Amino acid sequence: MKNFIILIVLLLAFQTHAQQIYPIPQRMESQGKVPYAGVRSSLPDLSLYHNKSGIKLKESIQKGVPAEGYSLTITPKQIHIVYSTERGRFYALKTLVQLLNQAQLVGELPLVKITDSPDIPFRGTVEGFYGQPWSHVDRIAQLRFYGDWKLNTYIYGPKDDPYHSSPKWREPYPAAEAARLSELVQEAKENHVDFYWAIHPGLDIKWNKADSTAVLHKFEWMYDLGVRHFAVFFDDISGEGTKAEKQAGLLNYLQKEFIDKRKDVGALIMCPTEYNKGWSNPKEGTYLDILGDQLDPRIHVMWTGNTVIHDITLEGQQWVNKRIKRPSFVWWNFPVSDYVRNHLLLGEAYGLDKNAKLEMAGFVSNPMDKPEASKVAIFSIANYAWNLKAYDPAKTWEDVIDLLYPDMAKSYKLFSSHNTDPGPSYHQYRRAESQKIAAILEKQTNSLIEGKSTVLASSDIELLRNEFLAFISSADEILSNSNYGTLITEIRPWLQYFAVEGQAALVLLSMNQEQNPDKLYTLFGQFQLLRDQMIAIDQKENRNPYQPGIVTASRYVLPWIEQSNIYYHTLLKSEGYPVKDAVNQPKASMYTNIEMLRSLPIQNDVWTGNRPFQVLKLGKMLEFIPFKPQDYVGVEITSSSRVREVRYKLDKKVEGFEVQYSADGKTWVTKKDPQIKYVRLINNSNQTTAVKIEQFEVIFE
Ligand code: 14T
Repeated sequence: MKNFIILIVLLLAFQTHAQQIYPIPQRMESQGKVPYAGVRSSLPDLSLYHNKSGIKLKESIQKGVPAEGYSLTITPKQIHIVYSTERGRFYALKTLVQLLNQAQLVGELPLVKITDSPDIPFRGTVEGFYGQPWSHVDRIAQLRFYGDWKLNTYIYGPKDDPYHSSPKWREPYPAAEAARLSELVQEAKENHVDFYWAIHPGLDIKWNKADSTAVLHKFEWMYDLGVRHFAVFFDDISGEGTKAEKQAGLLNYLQKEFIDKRKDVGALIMCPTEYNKGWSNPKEGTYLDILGDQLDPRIHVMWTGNTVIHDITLEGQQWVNKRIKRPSFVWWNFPVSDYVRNHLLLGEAYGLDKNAKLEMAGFVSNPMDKPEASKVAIFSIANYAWNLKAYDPAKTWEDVIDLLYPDMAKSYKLFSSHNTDPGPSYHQYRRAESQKIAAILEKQTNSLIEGKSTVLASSDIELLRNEFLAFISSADEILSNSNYGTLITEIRPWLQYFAVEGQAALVLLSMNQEQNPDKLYTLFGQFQLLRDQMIAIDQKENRNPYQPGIVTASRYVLPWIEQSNIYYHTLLKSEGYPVKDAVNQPKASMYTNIEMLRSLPIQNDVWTGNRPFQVLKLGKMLEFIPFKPQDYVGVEITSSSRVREVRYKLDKKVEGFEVQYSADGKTWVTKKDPQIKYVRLINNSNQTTAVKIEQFEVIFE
């Protein structure tokens, strides 16, 4: 028994100390270990490991080695790196440094032979999101990070830089910004990252000589700042700018007049207007085929997948590549959050086909506006693009958090595991979230919607309690760690919200187990205070006009909290307790001239959009209601809540029914304004029609 335990401990120790190089090399053979004694080398990159009596470093240049590839052989006598380019050498040294770091920790250096090169030629990020662009220092930190993890491409294309897009794409950068861009180019170079500068001229481009020259001139100015890699984006435009022949014409002109005339400029990249399958004209001979036929074959064409935000599949790649007649350059819209700005997307980077290597010219991630918080995903992408077959999303996610945040890894994993899903959005892109507790919560939420609360099994309570306690302790641990200031500044309000959410959830667990109604009432008071605190954070932080506010654990935990609020409120009220309405809980009374509807109950509900919205809805109706001309049904809102939208559905399409709003119940309009106190559905036709109201919901802000 004792031996068995020792064996287990040894195995565990071995596991944690096993050599792990990231990105995972293509081939790595190990033949034992030697005691670690440093390296005999005067290279500045290796100064931390320098030792006169260490193993000596030898370098050779060999023509046959792939451009970014290298081999690294460690014997007791020498460390030998072989490469054909400076970048291959840089990557060989990055691998060596990883080995030496681990050797320093365990006191042993493995005798390895590594033969390595990337699967995908272009790997990196495209700063291509809407919203506040990354800062200069953010970008410097990113470029260093890319060098460390063998990413070679950074495409500069922030939508909200006026000199990248309209109105100022024709103008040179002002001096101060130009100087900063030069500095970035330099930093990129030192890290063997190709700094791509992208232009987005399509919103107002004219297809004439003046504008082709304007693009050319802008490229020349950027060239003078040091830029050697260029891209042209035609995404998210309409009208004149979208014409495939014209776009191909401009790109070919740039190829001929700019690229071909210089020896030191990299391949052009373009982002097409039809950049995903969902938005592409499927008809033969249209947009994508025109690009395929007319665009110089040396120019890369970007592609986001089957939709704007989508997993990357082999079939999807084959579909577009056939049309554009080249392997597409993947622009992966993950972990970008510009369409759900109240969310953090911190989960695993999964949904990437392992067999699509030959179907991709490049793979770049469009990240969040939060550069530090995007690093886990970016690291993951570095690993995928280097070695597709070896990529394991879950393991990479675990490992990168251990690596980046060793002193708070457990907490950061817990927090991240509850901040993965973007919620329902136009893009219909969903991610697994809160996996440890999702099934229990989903079941309970569904039962609350039906008006029942199931007493949870003690094992479930135990699991949930531990998890919610960890919400609080993780948030506290991360917030009080002073080693990651930039990261914490990016995500602070989400951490604060998460801690309160954990507390609110814990009270709900106590309520679930409580039989005594007086005690239940007391607990509900505590719960409401915590929920109000969550709302206060949501309404104070992250004020942007698109998706303002903060949510965490929004896929399963928040809906459960919101449904519980409604359930207990209704329950305690029906038992005669003086329950207060929670903040944000709208109230309304029935407003109708149809006798049979007067006593219909109005129900509270939540609508789980990007964050849960409060909803008032009419109780389910099974019968047909005859609406005479000018008959109406609706609600009079008695709380101070503001209406966001109204949704209704009748059993069939009927002419003349419309939604009207009013501030006073006298003047009615069809456009809502903030003063709205009444909402109604009215039969404005001159016929009596019997309808079944299948849905009538007022959604509040
Ligand atoms: F160029 C593209 F590949 C692309 O993805 N363009 C934008 C990008 O800047 C943005 O960050 C991303 C995620 O929101 O999606 C594209 O922007 C859109 C997509 C839409 F479906 C803008 C409006 C849309 F309706």
